[in-house]
Amino acid sequence: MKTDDITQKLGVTLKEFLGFLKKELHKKVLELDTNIKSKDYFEELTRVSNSLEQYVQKDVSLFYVGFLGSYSSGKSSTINSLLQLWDTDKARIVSNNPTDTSITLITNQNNVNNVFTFAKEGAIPIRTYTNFDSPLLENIVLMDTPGSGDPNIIESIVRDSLPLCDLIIYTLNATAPFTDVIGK
Ligand SMILES: Nc1nc2c(ncn2[C@@H]2O[C@H](COP(=O)(O)OP(=O)(O)O)[C@@H](O)[C@H]2O)c(=O)[nH]1
Ligand SMILES: [Mg+2]
Repeated sequence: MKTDDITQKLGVTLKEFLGFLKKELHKKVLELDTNIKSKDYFEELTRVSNSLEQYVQKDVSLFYVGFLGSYSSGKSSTINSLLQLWDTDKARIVSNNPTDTSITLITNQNNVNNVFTFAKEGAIPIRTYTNFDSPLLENIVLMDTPGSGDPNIIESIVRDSLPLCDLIIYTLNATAPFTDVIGK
């Protein structure tokens, strides 16, 4: 059996299982609404289920490169350099403070119908920016993520991006390299 078939089967089974857990009686028995630990486990399973669904649905002809890391670590700057956007009106906003509040998927106009805007239940909105005709973006989608000082938000973005991204570039601020908090 191919890996993708296994993933698909696993996704379907997990979805069924979650449906089973969502039944009123089961919810009560497992204390899904009242017990914080049960709630956490349930959310974790839902996250895995969503991730599997995203992975199976995504167009495999596109290669996703995610830029992750704490704010002001140079994610948007690197994208500007890669796509030669500096001093153009398409340049990503670069700042010493957290500016971006959404995840942006950047690719050529030609890919607009294939780019996967993964549905997420979390708080971070996702936008697509496809006003490009760059040789680099022919089969590639770059993902710029919000710079956040909050390690929980970064962790949430990392977890949600992992199933979608084929490559993740994690940038570090040279003046604030790995710490216990970021490294967790
Ligand atoms: N010294 C230095 N500063 C950089 C470098 N890359 C970005 N910066 C600066 O770091 C700040 C944050 O950059 P930005 O690209 O907005 O980071 P992001 O929040 O991760 O997207 C800006 O003031 C940039 O000019 C680099 O390679 N070296
Ligand atoms: Mg940025």
